[in-house]
Amino acid sequence: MASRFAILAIVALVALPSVALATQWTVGDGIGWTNINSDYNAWAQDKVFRVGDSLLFSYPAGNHNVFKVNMTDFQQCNIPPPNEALSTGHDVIPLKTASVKWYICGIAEHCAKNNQKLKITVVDDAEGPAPPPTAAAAAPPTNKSSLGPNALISSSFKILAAAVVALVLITV
Ligand SMILES: [Cu+2]
Repeated sequence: MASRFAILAIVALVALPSVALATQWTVGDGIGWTNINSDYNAWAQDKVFRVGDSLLFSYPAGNHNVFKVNMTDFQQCNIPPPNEALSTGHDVIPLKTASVKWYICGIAEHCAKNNQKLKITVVDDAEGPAPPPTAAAAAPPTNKSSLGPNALISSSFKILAAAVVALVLITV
């Protein structure tokens, strides 16, 4: 029994790092969901939205709202019925499916005049483009020091191996 548990623990330890963490994206970052100098195309451009992530629309309640719309209503800034609005000022929208999604503000002419609209493409977790390489991974091989990427991988593997050995010692 104990060794079976140890095997399970090893499997869990090895599998854990591969689980991707979901991201909550604050639309517009520090500016939030406002019509002040908003360019949500530019905001979304360099981001990869994955199934399981969520969007946070943050704004002073009453000044703005959020409607999820189709492509036509997005392009023409057609405002849906008011009861379809999200309007708390802290609206979190989970991204559940891999598809294109469109959001607009329905207050006054914020969509039509101030371009307060957001279009994103949500991708499947497994299908998304690879994240940009980190500085360490991009470093040329000649720059490799004893603390280079390989050393880091090696040392974290040693820590993992030590944890597994400790677990086995405890449970067997
Ligand atoms: Cu608005």
